[in-house]
Parts: sequence; structure tokens; C-alpha cells
Amino acid sequence: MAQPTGSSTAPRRNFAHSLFWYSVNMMSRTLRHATKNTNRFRRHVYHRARYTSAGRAMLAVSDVAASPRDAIQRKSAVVAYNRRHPNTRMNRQDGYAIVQPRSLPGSDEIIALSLRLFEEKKRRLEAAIGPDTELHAKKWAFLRSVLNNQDLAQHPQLVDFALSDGLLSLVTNYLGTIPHLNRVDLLYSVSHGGEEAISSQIYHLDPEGRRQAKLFLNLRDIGPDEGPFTFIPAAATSQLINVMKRRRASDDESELAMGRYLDEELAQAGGLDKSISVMGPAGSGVLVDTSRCLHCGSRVKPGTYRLCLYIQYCSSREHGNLFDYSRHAADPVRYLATSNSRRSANGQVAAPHQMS
Ligand SMILES: O=C(O)CCC(=O)C(=O)O
Ligand SMILES: [Fe+2]
Repeated sequence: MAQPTGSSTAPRRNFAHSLFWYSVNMMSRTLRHATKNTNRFRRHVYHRARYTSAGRAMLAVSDVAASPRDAIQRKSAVVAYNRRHPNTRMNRQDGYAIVQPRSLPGSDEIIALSLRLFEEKKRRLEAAIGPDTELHAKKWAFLRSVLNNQDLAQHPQLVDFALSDGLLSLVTNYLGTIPHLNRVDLLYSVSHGGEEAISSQIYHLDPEGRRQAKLFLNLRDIGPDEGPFTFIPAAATSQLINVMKRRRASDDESELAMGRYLDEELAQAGGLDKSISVMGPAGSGVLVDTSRCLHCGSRVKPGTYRLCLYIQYCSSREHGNLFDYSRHAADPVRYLATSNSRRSANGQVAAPHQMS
């Protein structure tokens, strides 16, 4: 850093010069650290708020307060849309709708396309080393995202299926708003080689929003060995969580992360027999509110795999895929459902959701 000079005062000047640059470096490092910690703190507060009803209410208010015009637009659009497409299949109290094969219009073509894309990508997916962060690497060991934004741009039928009246109306009637379409993907689940459940294989609630809807559509026959998506209906979930929270409060030893519940803890609270595993042939599936229904999945046995079409609709603004919203410029409902995705333009989406 210090430039060599020929004069006798050079060593002292060099020293002062180095000291100056050292201090500048230290200062900018400290600032960088402080910003990083502030962001981490903000994320932490936000994450915690999502697991209490008071916190969720606060987030709902802050979502509306952040963009009241957007909230009003969504509300008025949904009233008109739901009037045209009434649908009570997704139960408000229990937060889910089981999908029978062929019950969603257009699903046969989408299943065929998804399987073709998976075959094309499978080899590359298996050879890939996976993401470089510890969190994503852990998830990558058993749960892999197959499609990226480019795939969705090349195969808009997938997005059109996600936004088709036959599917979207289940979500809008349940959520009471035009949701943000957040993710469209194929989830490829394999055995991670161990017996123990890790990450989202452990029962949990998702952190996004107060309500959301996720479609898990099986793309091949799924039995117990293929690690079916498994959930507890919302009404039973809230009763169980109250019981388990009370138990945890009186147990100093409990160190489990908020929003995560081990099978043993659920069994003790009488909850495991309330769980539903989504098994069946290709085309079977579930549309489920993973913010309100405890769930887990991808507990795949060695030698087999699970493949699902995965579509996420959020009531809150989240980070997900980038969709070509210009295709929907003349359709207010679809435009509202996709236009927020421009905020994800530069991001990589590596994990199906942000749970650690
Ligand atoms: O792998 C699964 O079935 C569960 C994934 C999950 O927890 C989620 O997508 O929210
Ligand atoms: Fe989840």
C-alpha cells in the first residue's frame, strides 16, 4: 500500500500512511459488520413474529400499511373473481383440499410436460454439487429444486396451469385475496442416507405470511417409502400447538427451534394420528396452507424417490421465481398474481422455502 520514497523521513511517512489505511479498513469493516448484524436482527424479529398470532396480525397490518393501494386492488379484484368462480373446496377451517387425479383441468398435459422436463434435467441434477451455503446444502441432500426461471419462461404452460381458473379459484376463495404466485417448481426428493429426520423432514409451520396455499401434486406413484407430503389439518394443528407450547413452557430443557416439533412430541400430545399422508398415483395431491398446517415430508427410503409439482401462492410478498408478468398485462387478476415477482429479478431461489 505505502509507496517507496527516497527521502530520510520515508519510514515515518510510510508508517503514518499504513496506519491511515489500516484505520480506514477497520472502520469500513466495522460498518459492514454493523449493517450485516442489523439485517440479521431484522430478519430474526420478522421470523419470530410469524410464529405467534399477535405477531402475524402485526405483519398483516404492516403488509397493508406498506402498500395500501395494492391491498385495496387485490381485495376488489378478488371479490369480482370469486363471484365468477365460487369454490369452497379448500376448507377455511382445516386449510387444505385433497386433489384427486384428473380433478384439476389440464393436469394430464402438465404431468406429461413435468415428467419430460425432469428426465431432461435428471442427470445434471444428480451430478450437481449443490448450493454453497450450509443451510441450502443440508436441504439439497434430500430435496432438490428442478426448474429455474428460464425453464418457466420456456414452458409458460406451467405458469398458466398455476393461474388457471380451475386451480387459482380454490386459492382465491380460501385466501380472500389475489395471491402472489411465488414458486412454480418440480421438487425432487431422495434419501439423505441417514435415518434421522432433518430440516423440513421435521414437522414445522412455514414462515411465509399468515396464510398461504401450496400445491403438492404427485408426479409418480407415491407410497410410504417415497416420503409423501404429510400434514395435520389447521384446526388440529392449532390445538396441538397450544398443548405443546404449554409443555415446552414448563420444560427448561426444551431447546427446539420455534415452529418445529418432533414426532415424539406430537405423539405425546396425541397429534400423530391426526396426520394425513398424501399418497396415491400420479395426479394425486393436496393444496394446503403450510403456514397453518404442521407438515413435513421427503422422508424418502433409499432406492426410490419422490417427484412433485410444487406451486406456492402467498398472501404476503415473498422472494420467489421471476414470472413474465407482461404476458398478463390485459388480465388484472393474473397481473396482480405475478407482477410482484419482478422484485425477485436478481435472486437465486435454491430452496423450496426459507425454513432453516
Ligand atoms: O418435502 C416435503 O414434502 C415438505 C417440504 C416443505 O416443508 C415445504 O415445501 O414447505
Ligand atoms: Fe414447509
